[in-house]
Amino acid sequence: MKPFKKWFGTPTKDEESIFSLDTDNIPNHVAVIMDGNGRWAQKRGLPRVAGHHSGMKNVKKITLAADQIGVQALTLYAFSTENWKRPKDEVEYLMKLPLEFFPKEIDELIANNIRIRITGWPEALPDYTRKSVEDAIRQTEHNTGLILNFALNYGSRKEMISGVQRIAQEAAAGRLRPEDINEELFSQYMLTAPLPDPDLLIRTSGELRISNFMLWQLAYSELYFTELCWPEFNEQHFYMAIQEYQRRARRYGGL
Ligand code: V07
Repeated sequence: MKPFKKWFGTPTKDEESIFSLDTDNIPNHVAVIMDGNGRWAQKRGLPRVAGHHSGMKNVKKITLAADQIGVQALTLYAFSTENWKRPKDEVEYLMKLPLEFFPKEIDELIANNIRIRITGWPEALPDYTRKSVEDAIRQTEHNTGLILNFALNYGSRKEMISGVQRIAQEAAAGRLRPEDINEELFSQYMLTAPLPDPDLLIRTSGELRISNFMLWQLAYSELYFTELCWPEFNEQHFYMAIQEYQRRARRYGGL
C-alpha cells in the first residue's frame, strides 16, 4: 500500500473512508460490472449514450481510487459479446468511447504507472477501436503499477469453450495428456491469464446476476451488489465495498 499523503486538519470524507480500511487486507484483484448507465440517463431525461459517457468519466475516478489503496488489478466490464445486439447507433457510440478515453486520460494513467490490458476478442472490434486500445496497451506496457483490465467484447462461456478447444487441440496433437488437465492448466487457457482470480466482484445498478462474466474466475470471489448506477458510484462507495469485503474476510478468518 502506498503511504498516505501527509494531511493537516479535518480529513475529507474520502480520507476518512480510506483511513478506516485495513491496509493488510486490500483485495489484489477487483472486478466490476459497470451497470446502469442507460438507467442513470433515463432517470434524468437524457439519452442512453449520455449515461455511457458519464460512465466513462467514472472509470478514471474509480481506477485512481483503487490504485490509491494498493489494489493490483482492476477489471472493468466495458462491452460484452451480447452487447452487439443493442441498437446500431448505441454500439457505434460505445465503440468510440475508448478513442475518447485515451487521449484524455493516458497522461494521468502513465503518471500513475498504470498498465492497460484487455480481456476479450479485440479482433472483432472496429479497426479504430482496436487501434486505440492497442496503442494504449503499448504506451503503458512497461508500467509496473495497477493493471487496468478492460473486458471488451468478452463473454465467459465463449471464453471457456475457446479454452477447451485449444486444450483439445493440444491433446489431439499429443502435446498434452488428458490426465494432465487440471484447474491450474484450465486457468492458463482463460483470457484473464496470468491475472489472479478476482477477490471481489462489484455490480452496480441493482441486478443480482453474474451475466456471463468471469464464470470460472469468480468461483471463490466475494460478491458485492449496490443499487447505485455506475455513473453515481464514487470513490467513497468504492471504499465502502472494500470495507464490506474486509468485514466478510475477517469473519471467515475468525472461524
Ligand atoms: C465504455 C463507459 C463505462 C461504463 C460501461 C459502458 C460504457 C471506458 C472504455 C474503454 C475500453 C477499453 C479501453 C479504454 C477505455 C469503454 C466501452 C464502453 C466499449 F482500452 N469506458 N467504456 N469502452 N463505457
